[in-house]
Amino acid sequence: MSLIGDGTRTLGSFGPRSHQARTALKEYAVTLLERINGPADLKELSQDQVTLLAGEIRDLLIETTTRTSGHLGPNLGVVELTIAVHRVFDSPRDKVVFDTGHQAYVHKLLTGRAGQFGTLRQRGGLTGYPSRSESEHDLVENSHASTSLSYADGLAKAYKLRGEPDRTVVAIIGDGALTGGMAWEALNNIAAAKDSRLVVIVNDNGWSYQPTIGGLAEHLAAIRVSQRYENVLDYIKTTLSRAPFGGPLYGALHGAKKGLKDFLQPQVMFEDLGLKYVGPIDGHDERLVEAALRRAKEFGGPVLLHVITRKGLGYPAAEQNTDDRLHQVPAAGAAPGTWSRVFGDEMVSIGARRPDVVAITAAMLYPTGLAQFAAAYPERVYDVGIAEQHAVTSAAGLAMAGLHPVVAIYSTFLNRAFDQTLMDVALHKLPVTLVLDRAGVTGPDGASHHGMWDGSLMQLVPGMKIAAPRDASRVAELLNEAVEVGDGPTVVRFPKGQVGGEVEAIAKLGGMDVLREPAEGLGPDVLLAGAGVMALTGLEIADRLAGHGIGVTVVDPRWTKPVDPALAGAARQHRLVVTVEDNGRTGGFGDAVARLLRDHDVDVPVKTFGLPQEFLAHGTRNEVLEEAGLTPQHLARQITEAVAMRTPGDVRETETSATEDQPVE
Ligand SMILES: Cc1ncc(C[n+]2csc(CCOP(=O)(O)OP(=O)(O)O)c2C)c(N)n1
Repeated sequence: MSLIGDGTRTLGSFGPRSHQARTALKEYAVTLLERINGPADLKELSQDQVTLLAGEIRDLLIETTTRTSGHLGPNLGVVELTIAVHRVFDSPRDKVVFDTGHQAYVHKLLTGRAGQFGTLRQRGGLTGYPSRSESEHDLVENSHASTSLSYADGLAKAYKLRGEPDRTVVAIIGDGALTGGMAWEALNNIAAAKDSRLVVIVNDNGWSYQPTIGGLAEHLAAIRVSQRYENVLDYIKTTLSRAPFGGPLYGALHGAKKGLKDFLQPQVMFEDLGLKYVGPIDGHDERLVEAALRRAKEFGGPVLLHVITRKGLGYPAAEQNTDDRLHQVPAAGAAPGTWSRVFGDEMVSIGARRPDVVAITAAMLYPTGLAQFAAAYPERVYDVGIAEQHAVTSAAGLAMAGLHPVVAIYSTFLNRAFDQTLMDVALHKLPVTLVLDRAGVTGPDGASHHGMWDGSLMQLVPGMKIAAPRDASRVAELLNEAVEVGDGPTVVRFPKGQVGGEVEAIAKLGGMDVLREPAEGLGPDVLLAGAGVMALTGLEIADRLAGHGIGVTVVDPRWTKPVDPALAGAARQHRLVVTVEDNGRTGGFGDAVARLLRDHDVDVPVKTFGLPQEFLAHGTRNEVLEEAGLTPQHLARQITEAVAMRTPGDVRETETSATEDQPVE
């Protein structure tokens, strides 16, 4: 018998049922969830109430995320697990770290935020990840994967040193997040910290966005599917449900498993690492999870609990979704008309011409648009798991051996691989192309997901060339130019979402495209260089400024590093230089332009507009841009004022006027 069953066994309210029954249940269930103001209320529920609560949580997850967007599949899979965690541990005294934080919706519902759940991921509403300002139960806001075990290691060590040995730290890590290198660095330390009160829960649903890949995934799958092993665990499960909890029982369970280990699973790697391992257990059997957690809590040292869950459980549209189990709604896949899709399409044609071009994804084949390339050239695409650092250095190896790798990752996750880009790729002048999707403001995923760092980080890398396409044709053009570069790394960065209309150049300025010259009768007042899509914002600004009698030349630099020296000559013809970029202001394209002008002794003031160097909250892309002042209206006003301040006889070096850390208002 499978521990996991057919997906309806443990679900209570999620078996087939009539609309009437569903409505009646919902009325009851809402009452129950409304009574939960925090973990303490949860502890008073009977087992039947827990089952009902799980049902109503699922109803609310489905209703809300299909309306507001959000991570549906992962949260449907952790309902019973999260209930069990909060029934056993005493948050916030005990600490719960989610990895990644997108699995924390159920936690939000159980810690007093059910009433606000309808505002999920909306500007000013609940965030899609844990948030320290939302709740004392939330700890880690960063949702870059594979960090939880390190946080937990540090927390547990600190509580020990501070003389607070009764506090337990719980880390819940997905099987996908467990493929990240940091998780293994942490496990290495956790195994050695024998008296750390730390419970690692591996939430193993077999999926990342797509099925989790690699040797670890195969190992976990082998544990899951072993029929004989499951029979043994059925026996353990029965024993657990009858016996009292405590150290000896943990020992018995552990001993039983360990005794069987050699002939059932010769390489149970967690134990071989020196970690106490319990599992695998059915993560939808709340009572069983609770029992295992209680023993783990009392064990007094680090314990790894391996829990099997089903991503999307209780919602057929998610459970049966073969792309990603509705990891996210709406899907993060490369839909027609998106930047990701345009990139993916071009990769297929490049692949046909260039057998040396290979692609790497860090567990995001569909979202990055590489799925078609994978279908066309399956042997030339590598999914490395959630392992951006490895992805980049592996790309260095591929390049050293004569290939041209294209590493397709989200901009924000490149932060992970900065040293690898700098020292492993650039130092060796290797032809690796980094394609950074979701560059700039991304929207509802908030601070940890805005791609606002790469444009500055990559400026630091010697020999790096950075392309920022403004439209679909430029994605194709610049990607082709990037893979032609044979003596060093390149970046192609573009934003999230749908590509806008095509804008053709009216002239060339060095390697740059001139998109607009001052309107008839207006002088060359402002030279505006807009990076990537901000070139289009520049055109709108030019229209507005023309209405104020200010002539604007708009250029799209195409490559934001190195800055084209032709910009220096053009700057001399104007009264003010303006740069606009969808990236943090510090050290980005604007600063590079200002430096170029200084180096060429161009004495024309420069104003650099970009995102304030802050952690920006969630909202739609337009809302965040509006707040950052990166809209045509705001910018046109700022530029008009800057021009008004200056007369042809009063030009001066005012790079400092673009004051660091001042939001552009
Ligand atoms: C460093 C990093 N790279 C990529 C991502 C994008 N990402 C978000 S969730 C996810 C898959 C997570 O899989 P898993 O940990 O198994 O959790 P599940 O969604 O299956 O519950 C990925 C790749 C990320 N959050 N962090």
